[in-house]
Amino acid sequence: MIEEKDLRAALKLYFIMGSPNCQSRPQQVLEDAINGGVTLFQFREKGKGALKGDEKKALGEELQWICKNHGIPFIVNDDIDLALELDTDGVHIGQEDEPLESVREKIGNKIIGVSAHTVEEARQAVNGGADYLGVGPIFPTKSKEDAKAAQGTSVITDMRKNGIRLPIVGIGGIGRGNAKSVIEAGADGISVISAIAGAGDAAIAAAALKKELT
Ligand code: TZP
Ligand code: MG
Repeated sequence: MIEEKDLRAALKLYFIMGSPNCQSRPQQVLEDAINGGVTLFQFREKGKGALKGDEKKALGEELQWICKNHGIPFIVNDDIDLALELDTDGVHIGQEDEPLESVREKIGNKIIGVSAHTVEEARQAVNGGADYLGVGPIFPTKSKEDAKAAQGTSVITDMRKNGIRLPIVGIGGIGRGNAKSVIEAGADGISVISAIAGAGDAAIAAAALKKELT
C-alpha cells in the first residue's frame, strides 16, 4: 500500500522498458536511469524479440532487485501472474487487458495503473479503483506498434476539467523539449521509453529530463 502523495511523487519521472527497448544490457540501462533520477520503473517486456516464460521472469527478478536496492517502486506491465509471482509493487493494465475489478481482486492493495485515452475511460478507471492513469499517446511514438493517434496535451487538460483528480502520467513521444508541457497540462509526471532507453547514456538522459521537470 502506497499513500497517494508518495505515489504522485513516484510518478514524476516514470521509466518504462523491456529488453527490446535497450541497446545494451537492460540491467545496466535501468541502473543508469535510476542514477540519473528515475522515480518509478515499469517492466514492459513486449514487442519483437521480447523474452517469454522463465527468461522473462529471470530478467524481471533482476530488474526488481535493482529497483529495491535503489528504493523505487517496480511495476509490471500486463502480466498479473508475474506480478503475483514476483510480489511486485504493482501492475499496469490497458483497456484490452484483464478487467480492473478482477485485477484488484487478485493483487489486493498493490498499485494498479490503467491506460486511459478519454474522459470516459478515465472515469471508469477511477470508479473501478485504479491508483493512477497513464494517458496518451500525447505525442507521436515509435515505441508501441498498435499505438492510437497522438492526442496532444489537451486530453490531460480535459480530464482535469472534468473532475478527474487521480494521479496522471502522460505517455508517448515525451522527451526533452516537451516534458514540461505535459506537467503544465495537469499531469503529475511523465512516462518515457525511448527518451531514456534509446539514449546513448541513460543517466544523462534521465537527469536532463528531471531537470526540465523542476
Ligand atoms: N503507450 C502509449 S505510447 C507508448 C505506450 C507504451 C510508448 C511510449 O514510448 P516512447 O518511446 O516514450 O514514445
Ligand atoms: Mg497492456
